[in-house]
Amino acid sequence: QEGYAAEMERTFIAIKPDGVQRALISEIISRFERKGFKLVAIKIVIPSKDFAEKHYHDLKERPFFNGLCDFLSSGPVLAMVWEGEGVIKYGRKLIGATDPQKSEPGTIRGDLAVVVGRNIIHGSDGPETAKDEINLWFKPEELVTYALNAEKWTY
Ligand code: RTP
Repeated sequence: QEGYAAEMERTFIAIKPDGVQRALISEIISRFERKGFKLVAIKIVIPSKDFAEKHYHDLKERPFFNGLCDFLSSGPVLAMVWEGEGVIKYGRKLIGATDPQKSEPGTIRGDLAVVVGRNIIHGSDGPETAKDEINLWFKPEELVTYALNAEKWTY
């Protein structure tokens, strides 16, 4: 398909502290990149506990909430925004089921993780959470707009 949509869908993807410590950054980025999605923001940060609680506010009532927030704030997280047609839903597909015991081989969690508490990556689960999470983790000026030449071979 010719041309390039300026208002392309975006999602928030984070490699959690376990993924960073296990040296899986390039492996994970590579899967999104080879698919044809475009990286429009990236940074490495150690989130505070308070920030982690904001990120996971939807899970406040769950028994694992406190442990999960301790874990997310325990070390560097690679925060990213990826752009592309269907990137929210397909990003979740690349990531695989929440519990790595249930994720299919070929997915990031299926191939690279073993237990739900150490499932190495996060991806927004819908358009509203994508918008909220991008706004929480990034300032507008940290998102870069550019054309990828390879897009003419992808779309
Ligand atoms: P994510 O947001 O991280 O992509 O994960 P998800 O939507 O697939 O799963 P969600 O239910 O939103 O849970 C968020 C994260 O909480 C941890 N978790 N631990 N039973 C447990 O101990 C448990 N269940 C979930 C996981 O790290 C999950 O990714």
